[in-house]
Amino acid sequence: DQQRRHRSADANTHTAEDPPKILITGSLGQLGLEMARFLRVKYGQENVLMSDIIKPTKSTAAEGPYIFADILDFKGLQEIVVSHRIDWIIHFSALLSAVGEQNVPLAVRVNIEGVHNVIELAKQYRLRLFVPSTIGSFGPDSPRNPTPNVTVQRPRTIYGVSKVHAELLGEYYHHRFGLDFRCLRFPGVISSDPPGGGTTDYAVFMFFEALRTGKFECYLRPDTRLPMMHITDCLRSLWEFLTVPPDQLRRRVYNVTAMSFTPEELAEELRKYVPHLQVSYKPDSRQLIADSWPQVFDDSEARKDWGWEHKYNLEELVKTMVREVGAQVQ
Ligand code: AKB
Repeated sequence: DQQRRHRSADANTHTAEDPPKILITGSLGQLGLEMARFLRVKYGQENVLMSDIIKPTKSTAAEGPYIFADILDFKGLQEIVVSHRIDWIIHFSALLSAVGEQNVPLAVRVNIEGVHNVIELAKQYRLRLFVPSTIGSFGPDSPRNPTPNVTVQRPRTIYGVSKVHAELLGEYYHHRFGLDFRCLRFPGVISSDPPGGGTTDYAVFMFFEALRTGKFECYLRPDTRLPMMHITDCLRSLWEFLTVPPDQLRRRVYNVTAMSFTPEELAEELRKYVPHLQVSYKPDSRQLIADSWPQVFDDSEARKDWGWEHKYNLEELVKTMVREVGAQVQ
């Protein structure tokens, strides 16, 4: 009965005419500003609140509302939800795979305690909650080519462990309390806003170094195949998934991807624009992480259930990144 009451109160359906108020946590990471821009076009500048514990640049602050939010401060989060009448939370705060290994206690706090706070908050105020997961939620026991939506998940990084934890807790709160929890497992995301602390980041750095110096030293072996997608596809997948009516979703956690490539294949495509690009390979501890991750990600369930379709293949991705990174390094 309690579940039903939550479900019906949870209609939480919004449109461009009746826009949701959206809070983005950790919004100064790789995805936050671009996500805010995307949603502000759809729902209006004032309805998308960026937040972080970091001071924004003048230009970021000028783009729309920006507030301080510490995801470890539950009361502070409650105050934000109430005073800003928040409907949806997009919870981006997290330490990524490589940096998480360097500071496990901090990763536990941010990635696990932070998720406890936002899940409980979303339950209390009946918010729709999106938490990204990752290819990193799989491990060496998972099938790697392809990796299906439901399979063994025994990750070996604290990042992966925290993301499996988020997936399971969100699904549990959905079944137990009717929480409108939504989660996509993203591959490496390629954008001209550099990421920080991940294993798939090499693919972004290659563009910057190639266009700046014509040389790149890669911390993964040339044949390391990993799933990837361009940020434009990533943000659109998030928004499309977030706006699927709740009763149309067969599950709450979906794999999404666009392509898979190796450093060698990326360099080859990039040589169309930087013909003399020299790439050397010096694998470090991130190689071990990559070796435990999916090589090819099976996102057929997302394609079937809510119509996911990527637009960027390797050729389009490289063309776009060369243009965007090129404009920055001039
Ligand atoms: C990382 O490499 O840690 C992230 C991810 C794939 O989740 N980019």
